[in-house]
Amino acid sequence: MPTFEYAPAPESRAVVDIASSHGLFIGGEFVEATGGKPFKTLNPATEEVLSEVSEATADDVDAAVRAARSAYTRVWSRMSGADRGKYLYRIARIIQERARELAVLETLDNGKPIKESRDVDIPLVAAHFFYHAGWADKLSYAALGDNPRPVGVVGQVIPWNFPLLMLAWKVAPALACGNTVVLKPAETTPLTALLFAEICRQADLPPGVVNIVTGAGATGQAIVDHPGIDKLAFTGSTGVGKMIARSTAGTRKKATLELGGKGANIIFDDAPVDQAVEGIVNGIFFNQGHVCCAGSRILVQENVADEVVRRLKRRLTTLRIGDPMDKNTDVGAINSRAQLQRIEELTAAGSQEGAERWDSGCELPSTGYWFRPTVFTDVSQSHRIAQEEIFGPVVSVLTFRTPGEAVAKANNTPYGLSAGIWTEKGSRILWMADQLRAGVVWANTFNKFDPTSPFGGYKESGYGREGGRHGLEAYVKTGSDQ
Ligand code: TAP
Repeated sequence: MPTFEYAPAPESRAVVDIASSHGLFIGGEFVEATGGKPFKTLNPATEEVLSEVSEATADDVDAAVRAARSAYTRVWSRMSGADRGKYLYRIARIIQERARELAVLETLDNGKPIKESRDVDIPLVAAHFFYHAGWADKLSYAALGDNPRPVGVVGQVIPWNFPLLMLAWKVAPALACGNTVVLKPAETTPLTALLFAEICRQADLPPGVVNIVTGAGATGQAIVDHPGIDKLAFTGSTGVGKMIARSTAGTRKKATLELGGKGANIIFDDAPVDQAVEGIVNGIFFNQGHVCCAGSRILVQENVADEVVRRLKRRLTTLRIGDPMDKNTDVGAINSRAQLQRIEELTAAGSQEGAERWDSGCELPSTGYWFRPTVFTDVSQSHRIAQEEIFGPVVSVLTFRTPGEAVAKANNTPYGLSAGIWTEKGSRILWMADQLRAGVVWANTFNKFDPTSPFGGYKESGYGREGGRHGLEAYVKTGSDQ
């Protein structure tokens, strides 16, 4: 089926003004780093350098932790919940007012399609701040335990796939509960976090309540190791999460870890096929598959497998891949060369192990980092592409005959973050949801997010929840906790 010809519909980038270099945001000011090596952040769709960003050293992290401690003891932990809530509402409203600017900047720095940053990421960012603003003066009624109090200074390290949204998931609950934060965005996507720092100033947030230190793994490690941090919140790979768990073991630091996933999207033979195919597309090709809870394994009932795969391939030939700033683009750029290489390595392993590889054959731009939506069939449970997180636009199709077999296969992974079920039978949905070892189970939909709903993993997908009432628990002490 040929793709419709669409005229280009480019979003204007005139709405953003990207400074050629950026300092660190410490104690309410943008300051020079004390000697780290500045690094460049690129537009992955064009490889154009967008800006040079400072690398925070351990000394800079120390300054940020001290600023956060001072703001915590002098101002933020003493402020009434109602007043903290007012700041969060103010931040949420500024995010809405500057939504277009934030969406364009996110797309330039990350490579995701503008229609996703505009319609998904940024509205959810504002929603997280609105939602947590509402909790700030109601923590005693949230059934968190006796006398909920802030934990103190929180260190937060986030990945590059939803840069500003992951910041919102971390910063909004921390601030609502009366904590102050030191946050490190990912090396490849620091720009919206730095614009958020500007928004904190615009909202007159007391200096030191939010501190943003840019850098790579070593800066993250300096946050993790700093003795002045009371709680760590990390989102990223399971490998780094395990290191963090090791380095906080035996210390007084609390930690929550949101790690990788290998979600199963399970299609029964009574599912409406076209809707299920849309669900598969949304589950794995949304955000180029750079989604921890992506439905990267399709488990399809054997008697409808050929039909589902046929319609899926036909649908994939209609996806538009290319300029992320074009409003018609469905699949944007891979975030970095390193991530592209990892996707290439794992997909090559899929072919070597005997799976059947198919891609849409679409044309790709000549500069930037790109990967065609790819489907593997004839996949078996032991293949690396069925076990390891690819974190790209690649899906592995496996089959099953009975609901029990679907559950066994879905749970046969070290991860446990998400799953999807497609069937018209409500009783089967409830039975399956009960058996699946996944933090989120979607029924007849996929990749739906809401700040009121807790999100998190089982097994190697991490521990702790973000969002909802449950997400507040990590940010408070109760009863006789020290
Ligand atoms: P990581 O390499 O783990 O990076 C995550 C963050 O940790 C980045 O800011 C990274 O810095 C930093 N970091 C790297 N080494 C560190 C260390 N030794 N100590 C402290 N911090 C360190 O993951 P990624 O490649 O950015 O993100 C992809 C992974 O995140 C996937 O596995 C995905 O599933 C997971 N993820 C999970 C979720 C949830 S909610 N479960 C959500 C999104 C992503 P640099 O990037 O600057 O090196």
